[in-house]
Amino acid sequence: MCVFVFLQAPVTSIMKENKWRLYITEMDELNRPIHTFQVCHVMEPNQNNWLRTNWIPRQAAQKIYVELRFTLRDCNSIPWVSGTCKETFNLLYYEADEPHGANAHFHPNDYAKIDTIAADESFTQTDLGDRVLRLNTEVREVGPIARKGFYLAFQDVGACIALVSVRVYYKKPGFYKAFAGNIKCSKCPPHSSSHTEGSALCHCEKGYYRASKDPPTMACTRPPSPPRNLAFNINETALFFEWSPPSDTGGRKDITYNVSCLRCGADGQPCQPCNSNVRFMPRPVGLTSTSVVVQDFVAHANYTFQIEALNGVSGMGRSTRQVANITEQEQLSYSSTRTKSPSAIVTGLKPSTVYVFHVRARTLAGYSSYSPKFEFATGDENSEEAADQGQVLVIVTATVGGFSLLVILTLFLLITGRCQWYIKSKIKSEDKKRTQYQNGHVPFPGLKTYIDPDTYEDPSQAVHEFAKEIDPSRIRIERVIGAGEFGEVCSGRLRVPGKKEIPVAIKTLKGGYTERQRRDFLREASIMGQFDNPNIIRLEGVVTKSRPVMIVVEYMENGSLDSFLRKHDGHFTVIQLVGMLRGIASGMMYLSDIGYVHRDLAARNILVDDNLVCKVSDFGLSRVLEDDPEAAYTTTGGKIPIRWTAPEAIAYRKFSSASDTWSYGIVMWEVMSYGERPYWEMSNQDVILSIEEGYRLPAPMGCPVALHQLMLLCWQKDRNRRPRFSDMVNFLDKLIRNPSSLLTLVEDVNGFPESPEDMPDYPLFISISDWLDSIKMSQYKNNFIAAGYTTMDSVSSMSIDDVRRIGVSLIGHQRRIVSSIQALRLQFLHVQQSGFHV
Ligand code: ACK
Repeated sequence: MCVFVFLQAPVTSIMKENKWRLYITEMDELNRPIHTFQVCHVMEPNQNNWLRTNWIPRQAAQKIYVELRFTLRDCNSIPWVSGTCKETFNLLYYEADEPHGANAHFHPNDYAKIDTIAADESFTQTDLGDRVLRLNTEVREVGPIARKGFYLAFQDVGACIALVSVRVYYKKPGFYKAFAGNIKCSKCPPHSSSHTEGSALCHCEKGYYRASKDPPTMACTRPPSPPRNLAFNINETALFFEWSPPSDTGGRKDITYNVSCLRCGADGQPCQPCNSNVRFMPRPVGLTSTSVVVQDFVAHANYTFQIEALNGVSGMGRSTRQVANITEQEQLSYSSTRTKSPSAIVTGLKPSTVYVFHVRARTLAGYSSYSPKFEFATGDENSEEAADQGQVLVIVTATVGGFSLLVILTLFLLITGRCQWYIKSKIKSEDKKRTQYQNGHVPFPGLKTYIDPDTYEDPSQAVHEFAKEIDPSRIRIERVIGAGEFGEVCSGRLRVPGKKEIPVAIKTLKGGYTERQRRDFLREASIMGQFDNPNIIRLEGVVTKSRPVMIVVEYMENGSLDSFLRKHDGHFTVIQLVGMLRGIASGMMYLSDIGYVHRDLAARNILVDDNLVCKVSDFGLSRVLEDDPEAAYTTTGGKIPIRWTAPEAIAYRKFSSASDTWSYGIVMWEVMSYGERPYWEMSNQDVILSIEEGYRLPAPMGCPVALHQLMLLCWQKDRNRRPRFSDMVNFLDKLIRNPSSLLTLVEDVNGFPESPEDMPDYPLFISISDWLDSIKMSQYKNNFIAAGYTTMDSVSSMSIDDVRRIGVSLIGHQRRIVSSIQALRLQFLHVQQSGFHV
């Protein structure tokens, strides 16, 4: 077991009397920001400054190891230093069976000294004159410890110290801990073991492997057994293979299949790989489904196919193969098209060919199922239909009142040859060019739906549909305000006919762009132009017909939220911050209602106007992260903003409004910490691992309990349990209407859930009345109020006798109220908060 203690916990109450301070601006050797507790009162005599950890439970440990990472400044390096400057500090401990209350008095004399700590390195100066920390690491053994837990303390007697981290652990093999964090060591995952204490990684057993992107928390795995039950089917045009997954997947889910093809001549020559004419549908390698269609064979040749099961560790071992032989010829193909109107003209059809169509709709709720197939045969080359340039008009009849319907029409089969007579006979002559298909599937009539510009074959069509073309003479560029992904961002003025000039921000596309860059740049306008909400940045229009290409949006005086908050650290009331959060939640509610998933919600992508109204912006990322099932295993890192992204979106690209909710929780944390970087200096990989292990960001200083709890709800592993944006808007509205609910700060509460797993299944109640409504006990509101129970805090300490005393006489009702109170209590008292308190 190892206990790691982070230096990030609330410290306000101790800091008034002591000179230790929490700093976040220092840089380590790699120039990453680090959090440190520092003290440096080297000019004043008689220093005696104490910093103390929270109570640390001993658990099964006898001897404890304390690893300190710190710097101590060399007194000679400090100008004008006096003789009082010291170069050591004291490490002490105190055993206790239980934590002392937050307000208990601190007695330095209770503490026994472990050692005097000195440094062998000190601050160094860079060429640029910046101070850089050189870290010292010292480990001390403490114990045996007899009581149930202990405190550690750091006594400064006049040195210049920066304490960077404290790791507290005891040694027990078979466990590991991949990164620093205030969570326990973990048992080695299956098929792995550790042999030394303090292991950061467990090693795989023989025959088992870890793929390069497997986290250390994952079991070691092995290559799969071969595919089973291989079967094939031939029609005149294609060969259809099907098989069952391997009986042993090797412990992994990332099973794929490769089909290799060998062509063997009749003359006994060795087999050769098939040439590229042989086509596989969907493809020959990296198949995730257990079937494949092969076509375009050469006549009178033998083909041998080998189907192999692979997983993420297959390169590290070998699996055996299943083989089938078959000979085939003929032709078959498919294609699909998308349209926004309920009809489509399909061109380029060949004469004397049977086409089979099916249609599905894309709506707010996603894709509908496919319609039944319907077939259409083109005439022979001399017929009337063929003269019609091989076109067919497909009309989809749907009740689309005010509703954008996206028709996905899949022309999925083209068959030549002898079955033509059969299909032809099914189509009545008057329907040859016009086939009606009834599809009444419209789930939410009347509701606006977001349309992905990528569904347009011609992206410029989407831009012109959703964005107004602005005559550049109406734009006056004033100054450059920043750099965007595609070029400069400027501020300026736009003359709107019949109105006075309005301030605008102008995003420009820098010269020398490729067609793809132009398309990606304008894609944002095609998205933004579909939105109309006070908390979404408004598109004024685009300039596409002259250079430079521009996107013109409303001007937001205070720029992006993250830098705005950093600039105004500590300047706002909690109500103002909640107001900003409410605006963002409301914008997100709008987006989720119309079916748009943002995928990059972060404070840097929120803009703030001069009334502190926050608006969601930056709609560029979704293309990069487009839900491509082929890319499922290649997403770790890359373009995903890891710290803001839900685990299921990182792991398997499951982006949804629920993953936006996770990001929203991170934005809440950014706002309440005035633009602090989520997870501070932790690496992306450590963030992924710590989230996996249940670690969640602690409440920022001064954060109301209710808000941190809402964050924790957003960070639930099960995305279905995360609140919807509409719930959050309601909740934040209630907080704003009832500001006393924001008075309880996290640091004022003794213990509270620090991870979503610790949260009881209990919604966030604000008033007694809400709470009683939720448990259907509203009839007792007056009893509670008359007895003086007006806050949820006071209710949380009620016993069953108290409930009886206020006049709840039915035993069933007493029980219901008491068990709800117990859940509430859990919510407030369940988890020990870790961190530093003196
Ligand atoms: O933090 P900022 O001042 O706010 O710097 C960035 C910069 O442009 C590059 O994105 C600012 N910016 C972007 N859009 C707008 C806008 N609509 N109004 C005002 N500033 C904007 C952003």
